[in-house]
Amino acid sequence: MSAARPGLERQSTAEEAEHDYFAMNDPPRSLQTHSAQAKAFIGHHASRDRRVVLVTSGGTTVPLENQTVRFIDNFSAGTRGATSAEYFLKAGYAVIFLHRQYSLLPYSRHYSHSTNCFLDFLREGSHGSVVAHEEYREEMLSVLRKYNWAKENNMLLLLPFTTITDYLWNLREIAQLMRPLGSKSLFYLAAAVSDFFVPKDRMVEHKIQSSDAAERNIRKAKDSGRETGLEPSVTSVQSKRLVVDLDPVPKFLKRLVDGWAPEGMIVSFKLETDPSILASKAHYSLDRYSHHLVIGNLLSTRKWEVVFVTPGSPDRWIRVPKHRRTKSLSGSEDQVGLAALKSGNAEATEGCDATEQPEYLSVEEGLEIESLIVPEVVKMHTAVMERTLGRGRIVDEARKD
Ligand code: 9Z3
Repeated sequence: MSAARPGLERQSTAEEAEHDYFAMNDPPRSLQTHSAQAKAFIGHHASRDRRVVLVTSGGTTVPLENQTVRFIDNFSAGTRGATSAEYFLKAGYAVIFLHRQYSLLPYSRHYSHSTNCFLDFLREGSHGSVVAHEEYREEMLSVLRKYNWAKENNMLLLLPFTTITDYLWNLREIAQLMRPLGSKSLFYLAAAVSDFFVPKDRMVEHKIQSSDAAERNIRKAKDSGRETGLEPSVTSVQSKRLVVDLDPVPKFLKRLVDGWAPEGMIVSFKLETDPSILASKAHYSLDRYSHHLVIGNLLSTRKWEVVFVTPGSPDRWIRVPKHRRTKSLSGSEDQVGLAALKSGNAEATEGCDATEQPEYLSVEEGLEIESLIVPEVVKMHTAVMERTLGRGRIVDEARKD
């Protein structure tokens, strides 16, 4: 028997990892409903020859118990995904918005953030009516109109998930349903995906007890034949310390690129906190998965700069110009430019600041970086489509407000 070629070996390993993962970890209850909704949505837009983008958004939870009381989570509020979805709609795309439940949503995000409570935008009018404050009315009306337009034209499908496993089941299902769209499909993976999880077969059924004494009692009860639901687990309480042992989540980008969505354009995000490794990690990801674009960002500067890493081209930094940057309590503006400097690619940062405000931007003071990112991604997608379809120039179909 001849030895498998190294490439094929890798392929079958990724396929095996996929098979094992989905065999071991149950699908979410909502999967069938989501699948039917996505199928109808994709069919509707495919028959109109429209581009469809899957935007993933928000964090993924990692449950520690089957009847989940505790879970591991991450910081993502879904700003990147929700904001980008609006700009994709503006650019004429139908959007499947696969988001962490309760994270920010396109349009409503302007009023649902804890620092932007929607009630503060309203007041009581005459005869018991509710009206928007004068100063906010114009902007609210503009957001409301765009939201209604998206709803009435069936341009936005909202699909929620909670855990990392829910996310991966949905991602695979939707990617496979999008295959008939060919190069007209775009994957924009902005969700902050956990790298670690507790596999189903090692997860306890019931709430983890807070002391080893309590756990001992449960085990005693179990030994004496009384059912407690606590299964042997790698998640254990030892001398009042909770020790959690997590498995790595299989690398699904490989399967997305090679198996689930081989013709669509795939954009992944790479998040780092250390400026000195951002660019190299983004390159590593692109080399490993051979997709179209990695957008690198630092936690501390993600609202003001990102780097586009594509095969065969120099890194391209996209920045919000200084005077258009919104303040962020969690961000550090003084770190803008640092990752480019550390990557030894400083000249690529010069002249790359975006100075023009896109004509469709509604917020005057701050420039949202997604208003710069999305049109660039759309241009690249057009080029991918032109190459795949072997056609001449394809005209981007931006929506007029
Ligand atoms: C990102 O890097 C997003 O831009 C952020 C957006 C999560 C930073 P916010 O929700 O933040 O606007 O507050 N997303 C992708 C991060 C990620 O998990 N990437 C994985 C990886 O780097 C999988 S492709 O390996």
